[in-house]
Amino acid sequence: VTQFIINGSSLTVVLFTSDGHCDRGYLLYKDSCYHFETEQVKNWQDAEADCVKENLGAELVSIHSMKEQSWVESYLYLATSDVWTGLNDLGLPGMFMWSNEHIVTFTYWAPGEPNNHDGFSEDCVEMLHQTGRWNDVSCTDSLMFSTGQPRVNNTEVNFY
Ligand SMILES: [Ca+2]
Ligand SMILES: [Ca+2]
Repeated sequence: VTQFIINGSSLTVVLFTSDGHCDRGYLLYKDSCYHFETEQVKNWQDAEADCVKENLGAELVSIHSMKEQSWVESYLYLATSDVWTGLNDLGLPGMFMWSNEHIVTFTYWAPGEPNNHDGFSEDCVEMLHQTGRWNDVSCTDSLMFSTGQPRVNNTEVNFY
């Protein structure tokens, strides 16, 4: 879809991507596009690398509100394993951060989590596919994952 906006002597052409604002295979929610990778499992680092190389600005999913959590949860039925999120405390133990460097403003831990279980380094956070709750686990686990990216901005071309 292409939109022409005539404003006085200037003409703005707004080019939309084919499905609105997300690339093919991505689902739009608010200002982000999401992709659920359910055909392969990867460890956390490889999953993150896969998201990054897939699309500009893409990272493992980050979740900032209960509404966003509920939206992601509504697609968990697609998963047959727990699902990686971008949350991790690889930098500083106990200091959880999103891989996309967004500030942590919301958490949805399972009861007793994060627990760095039995002294193992549980530094990456999965979403439990049965409850949607979060759990820190070893980053070397192989899980399905969800990618998020800011939605594609409309490309505006101005003619004067
Ligand atoms: Ca940890
Ligand atoms: Ca744990």
